[in-house]
Amino acid sequence: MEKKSRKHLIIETPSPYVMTIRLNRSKALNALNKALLIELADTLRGAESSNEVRCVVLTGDERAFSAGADIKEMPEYGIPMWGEKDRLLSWRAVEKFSKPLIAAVNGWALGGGCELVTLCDIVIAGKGARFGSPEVKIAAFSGDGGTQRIPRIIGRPRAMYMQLTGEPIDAETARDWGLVVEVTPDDKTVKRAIEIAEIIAKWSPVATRMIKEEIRMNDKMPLDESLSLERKLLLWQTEDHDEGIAAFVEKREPKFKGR
Ligand code: CO8
Repeated sequence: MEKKSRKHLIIETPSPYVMTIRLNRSKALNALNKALLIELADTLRGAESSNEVRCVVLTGDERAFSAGADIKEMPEYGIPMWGEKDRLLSWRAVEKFSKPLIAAVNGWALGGGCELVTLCDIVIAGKGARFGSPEVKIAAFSGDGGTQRIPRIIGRPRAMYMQLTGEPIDAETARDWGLVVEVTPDDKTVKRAIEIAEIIAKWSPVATRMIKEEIRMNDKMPLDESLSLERKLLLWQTEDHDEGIAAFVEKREPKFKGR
């Protein structure tokens, strides 16, 4: 297994076409300082353009996926930090990442950490994971899309509860509310996320990217517009689609090339 370390990230390739990115600021519960976000964005940009990556698993450690924005950085940079170019571009790179992104969450996913979870396409959580939006406790509110994305996923009353009280919810509640797809024992979370990534990585990367793009249209467009755009996406013209059909007819495994 190939392993690369950056200052705040550990990047591995546990199986073909699958990349794992582990946030590695354990002492600060993986708080998202600007340097970490820039490294994360840079890594995802590399994954975006690599033919060797078809699915990415994003994780933290046992104590925290991430405890959110780095509160200790706030006095230094102040409110303008939220509009600061490199920071904004880093969030955009995660938002715009076109390949499937799976969050494997153990421990805390708070504030910006919970917002980062909502940028992922599938969320697997360990039983001990806790999700929350505690910004109200520092007289702030979500600065990276949490007031918009969290209610779209779990519904307005539940988002109001989380963001007005600052109280965390446990993994099973997060699953029941639709934020999490599957709850695992804590020591199996990353393994399970990788298994799901391996399934996704078997399929045509053109197809999985288009599925992500089409489902993401939900957030942006009214249904009649997104339905007509879906019809216009010409997936059936790809070589992979021909290969998928041929493999089905010939009763063999498909060999997708991403074309
Ligand atoms: N930023 C910086 N450092 C942090 C953060 C954080 N978000 N969270 C934890 N740490 C640090 C602690 O300061 C501590 O460092 P040290 O050992 O040097 O004292 C270390 O991580 C371990 O933390 P604790 O000792 O507190 O660990 P506990 O197990 O006792 O508690 C908690 C864990 C409950 C997660 C606790 O650390 C906590 O409440 N953290 C803060 C969580 C939080 O509020 N997150 C939201 C941040 S705000 C945000 O994400 C978006 C804001 C956008 C708007 C801003 C407008 C200005």
